[in-house]
Formats: sequence, C-alpha cells, structure tokens
Amino acid sequence: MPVFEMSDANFPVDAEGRTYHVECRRGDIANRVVTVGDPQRAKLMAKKFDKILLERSSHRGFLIITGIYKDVPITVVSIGMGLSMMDFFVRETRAVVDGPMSIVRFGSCGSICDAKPGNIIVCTSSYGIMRNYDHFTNPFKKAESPYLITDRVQADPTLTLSLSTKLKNSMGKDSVFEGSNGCADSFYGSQGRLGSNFVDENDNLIPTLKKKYSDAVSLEMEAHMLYHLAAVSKDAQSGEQSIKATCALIVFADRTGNEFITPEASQIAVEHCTEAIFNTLVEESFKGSSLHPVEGSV
Ligand code: DUR
Repeated sequence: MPVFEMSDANFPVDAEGRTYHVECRRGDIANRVVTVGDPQRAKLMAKKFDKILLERSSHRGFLIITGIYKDVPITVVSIGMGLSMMDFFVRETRAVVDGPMSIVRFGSCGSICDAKPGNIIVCTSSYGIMRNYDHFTNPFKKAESPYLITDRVQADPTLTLSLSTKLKNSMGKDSVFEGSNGCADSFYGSQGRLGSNFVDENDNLIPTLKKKYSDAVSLEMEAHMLYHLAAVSKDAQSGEQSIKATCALIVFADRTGNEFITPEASQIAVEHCTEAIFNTLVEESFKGSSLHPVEGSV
C-alpha cells in the first residue's frame, strides 16, 4: 500500500503526485480513455494493444492500463461499480490530463427493451434514478414519489454515432440497440428488482420509466455520472467543455424475459467490441488542440 502524505484535503495527491483513489499522475492517462467496470474486461481489451506502457492497480480498486493502439495512446481504466466510482475516475483522471478528453464507457446493463443478453446498447442519453430516501422514513413526505427521476443528458452526438456505426459493422446491426439509459443508485431497489427484506415500493418503477422516456432501453449504475460530468466539464482557460463522452453496454440481464448472460457470451461480446471502441477513439481529432498522439506523450 502506498504511503500517503496528503497535504491538500481539497484534492489530495501523494508525494509523487498521484491522486488519492485512482492513483494516477500526469503522464499516466491518455486523452482517449475507455472505462469499464470489471478488471478482467480491461485486461481482455488491453490484449489488443500493440504495446503496454503502464499497468497499475490502486488500493481502492481502480486498474489503469495505458497502451498503444495503431500508434495512438489509449488508456483503459476499470473502476468497479456505482456513481461514486465514476465520479472518482472522471475527476481524478481529468486532473492529470492536459487538453481535451474523450471517454467511452464500455459497461454492462439490464435491458428493458428487445435487446437480449450478449447484445449491445449504445446510450444516446442517460438519466438518473435515485431512491427518495425521505419518502420511506419521513411520514410527512409519504406523498412524494419513492424514486426521483432526473432529466436526460445527451451523450456526445458525433462520438456516439461513430461508436454505434462501428459496433454495428462488427456485431451486425440487429445486435446493437440505441436509446436512453436509466442510471440507478442501486442494482436492486432503484432498478425495479423485487424482494421481501426491504420496503422498496418499486413494483411500478420500470413502467414509470418507460412512460416518462419512450426511448428507455437500459438500466445500470454509472453512465449518468459520466454524461453529467462531461456536460459540466470546463477548460480552465477557455471555459469550454473539456470532456466528450459516450457509452456502449453489454446486456447482462434481460429484465423482461428474466434471463442472465453466461461468462462465455460476455467474453465474446468484449472481443467483438474492443476494436470498434478503440477505432472510435483513434479517429477522435481533438480539433483546435495541439495534442500529438504519439508514443512518449503518455
Ligand atoms: N448492471 C446493472 N444492472 C443490471 C446489469 C448490469 O446495474 O441489470 C451493471 C451496472 C453495475 C453492475 O456496474 O453491472 C452491477 O452488477
């Protein structure tokens, strides 16, 4: 475990300049980033790199692999699960990268559309689904709805189109779906999973989501934080948005047919998607920036 002699409580970094949770420092992270949940998925994707420049696991469960693909540096970061992990990842990598960033999340989800386990869902937008805690514990707030559903935030349209086109070319267009993603603060209650150990009042949650957003296709736990932080990102000098983001999700759970993916099918999906995702990032031109995507810049 690294020794942290943090002198700044606002944004702690260690003596070598590494951030507190992701443990990345300037030079570790490329401008083109893929974020996944599962470290095995990160390792599988990294097999497509021509060369690995850096591999590092943090004491808080992040894994960074930076490599070269078609002469361009790309970083794959596995972050685990949930909104907080996405927040750590986006803020701490942003802090150590100069210039614009393009981030593709390649995660997993439950499908609430016709997509079946092993299919891919590209999230053209995302919204948050949060448990309305007070509804459950404050008798005066019983009239409030048990779940709070936010507005949708759009993915970067150009990056999304490029990703979706490439995924359709490699997977077949019938295996790739598009729509808005519900990003929940739990795998269980706020994704409409039913159980008897807690009061969740979520029997009607999935129909409510579909009624509010007719393009609702998926449920997961990270994309909205990524899209939200991209939307509010700003370059310190110009004030312009500094992060572009999009997301492709492997369907793990079919929430309509109640089916779950096999480990083999998940691996096949990763193998089919990796190059489409890397190529999407390689084609990013970062217009107006002076980035030189060559070996040695990470
Ligand atoms: N995930 C869901 N819901 C599903 C399937 C997958 O949230 O039904 C994603 C998001 C989270 C992890 O990172 O997988 C939870 O198993």
